[in-house]
Amino acid sequence: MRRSKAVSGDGSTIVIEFGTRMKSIKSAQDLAINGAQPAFVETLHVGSPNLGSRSALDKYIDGIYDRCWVTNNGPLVQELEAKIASHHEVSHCVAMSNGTIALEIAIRALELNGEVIVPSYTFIATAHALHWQAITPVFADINPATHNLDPAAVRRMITPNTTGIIGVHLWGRSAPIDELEAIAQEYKLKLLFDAAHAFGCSHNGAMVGRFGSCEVLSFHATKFFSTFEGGAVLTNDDDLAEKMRLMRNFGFAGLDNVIHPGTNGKMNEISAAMGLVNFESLDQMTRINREKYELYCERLAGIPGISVLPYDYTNKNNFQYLVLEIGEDYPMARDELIQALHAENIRARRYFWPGCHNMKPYKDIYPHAGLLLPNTMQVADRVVVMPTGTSISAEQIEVITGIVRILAGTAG
Ligand code: T4K
Repeated sequence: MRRSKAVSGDGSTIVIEFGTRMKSIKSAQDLAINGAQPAFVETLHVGSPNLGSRSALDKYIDGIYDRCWVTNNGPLVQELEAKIASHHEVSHCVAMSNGTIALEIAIRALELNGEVIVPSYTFIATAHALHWQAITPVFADINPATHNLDPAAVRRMITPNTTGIIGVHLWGRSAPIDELEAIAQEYKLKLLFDAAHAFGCSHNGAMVGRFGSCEVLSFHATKFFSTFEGGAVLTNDDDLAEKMRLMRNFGFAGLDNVIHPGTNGKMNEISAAMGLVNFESLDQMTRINREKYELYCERLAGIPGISVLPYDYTNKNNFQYLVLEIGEDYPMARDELIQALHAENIRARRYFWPGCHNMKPYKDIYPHAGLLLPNTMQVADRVVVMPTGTSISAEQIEVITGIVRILAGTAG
């Protein structure tokens, strides 16, 4: 576990212990941006991996050595797939080497081409998975309240060349699934979901995984559920699952028999072992994330210009992302706040600034896309994602939120 140098807080005064050194933050002059030493010796990251029991992992690795079977649909991959499918209440989990390959294979298996509508406010992999396959990502605007696709904006972007929609369950909060399903049905479009953030989450009481034609998970090191690198496609469509199983293994249907074009998207046994270990900690990780989220909410309450993007308690959440929005009432601009936090070794992130449409590969195609994406631009300029999860202690959150409060000039 990350070991902050013990930290305690008492209202307006924060006392931080670094080994034998102490730093008190009582006012702005005690902040690192004003020349004081940083609050933390070690950098606090967004996305520090959740690593389950080392001894449990060692046992799995012993088995891998004993069997001398390290990849190509090994027994641990199959065991992990069964557990993930059951957890998400779907018929099929097709494990892959990472979430991006899983998206690419799903897109290809669904035979998308021409134009596909996606949000610009997402990790670049969502757009790249299309562009990489010579499909044009068409960016639709989001609802600023949810950060997810705005169905009305999706409708506006449909053309005769549109073949599909990729909804993203951003921050683990479900996209407007019902509305997107209605649009897809009306225009005869394929619909799939990038559920990279949504492991273990639900929509209207039903687990993510069954919606659209399929849904794609990421198990990257930084994700709630990690296999170091990894991903999967969840689906209830037997034929689609079978096709993707072929595609992730070069299309092999037997020793010398290739019956489908394919690539190498296989998950290896070490990754599956890490997944099986982490699977045992799902409830614990969710509980810890939830406690940290609630602590952040409590400690940041009442600071003008700071709001925490809420989770919907009527659904299952993994509480992985702690997303702040910095409003005009906060005395610093978002980027100044980020700078101040980084100076304290708090590596907050401005995900997903500046929006995919503003990244070079897409800006070159659509130099004026921003005109149709006002909510995306506004949200991308306001968001700060804070370190949270199993590697961040409650005491560290006391300090982090204390700093945000002092920066707001509201301490004491
Ligand atoms: N769709 C969506 C919506 C996604 O968010 C993602 C991935 C994908 C698709 C694609 O899935 P994958 O192909 O990745 O499975 C990170 C992750 O690399 C990326 O997986 C993730 N989304 C995205 C939201 O965040 P970066 O560029 O910010 O990662 P990076 O390397 O800066 O890591 C973040 C922090 O985590 C680091 O500052 C330090 C810490 N860290 C990272 C690693 C790898 C550790 O402490 N230990 C580690 O091992 O993209």
